Amino acid sequence: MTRLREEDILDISDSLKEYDQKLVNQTGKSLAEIAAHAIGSSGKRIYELHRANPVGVVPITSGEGIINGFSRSVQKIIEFMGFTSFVTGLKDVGGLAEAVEKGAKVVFLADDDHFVAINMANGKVVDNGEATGKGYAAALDLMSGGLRDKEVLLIGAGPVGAGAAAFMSAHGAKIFVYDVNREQAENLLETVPGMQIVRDFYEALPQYKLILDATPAAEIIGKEYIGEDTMIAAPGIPLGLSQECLPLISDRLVHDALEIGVATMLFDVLT
Ligand code: 2YJ
Repeated sequence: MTRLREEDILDISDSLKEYDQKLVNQTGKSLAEIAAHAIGSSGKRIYELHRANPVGVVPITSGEGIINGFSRSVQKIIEFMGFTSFVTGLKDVGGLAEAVEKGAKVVFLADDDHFVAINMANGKVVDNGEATGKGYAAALDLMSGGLRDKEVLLIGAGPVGAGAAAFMSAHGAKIFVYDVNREQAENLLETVPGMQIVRDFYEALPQYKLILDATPAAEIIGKEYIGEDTMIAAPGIPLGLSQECLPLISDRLVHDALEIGVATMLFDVLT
């Protein structure tokens, strides 16, 4: 799992409105509506039931330590979705205690290996990887006018790929999965049956118009693979597309560092 860098998240707080509008233009739905679609629930209903309950975000110093702006960005995304949220003044164990004392019903916290949302009322734990996969698959579903019976190339069979595969399979997509680690792709096939494994990535790539890039591999997709109707949902950081692809696909590329993942975690942990 890639560790986010300060520059990956620098602009999130100030550009949420703009990003939300971009998502509406691309998918017809807002960030909150994409998250609701990802978990198959009504965002309005979740909001009505839970908006009064504060969400705490706890900075964690373990491992490589605090990423400047990380907790604030998570908190701002939650706030943008209409929920009361706060970053604790204390970090680590003290921060968790502070969040609970201040009445947080949901707590978000991340170290270098895990990023989770915990529902303190019922013990539900949602992992960022799986939620991110579901959220991006929901965005691709909306952007493409529905994935049913359509072929999708899923790149990466880790936690993000697994979340995406679960959503896409439930929505009737024909999934073709590639992972550099063949065994990882085979393992995913056991939990999400009906997918097919792709053996040669660059032989397969030109055959797909719909791509879900769930890998942290940089610049694996060059501009020669971008057609007029190519649509890509790419949660991975760094981005899997080369810089020259961007002008060719910007309105058909969904990509962010945190927003869709955090929004989906919030709705998922509350249902
Ligand atoms: O609290 C902090 O500031 C840090 N402990 C945050 C650490 C953030 N964690 C990561 O970047 C992980 N590698 C997972 C992020 C997954 C995003 N999709």
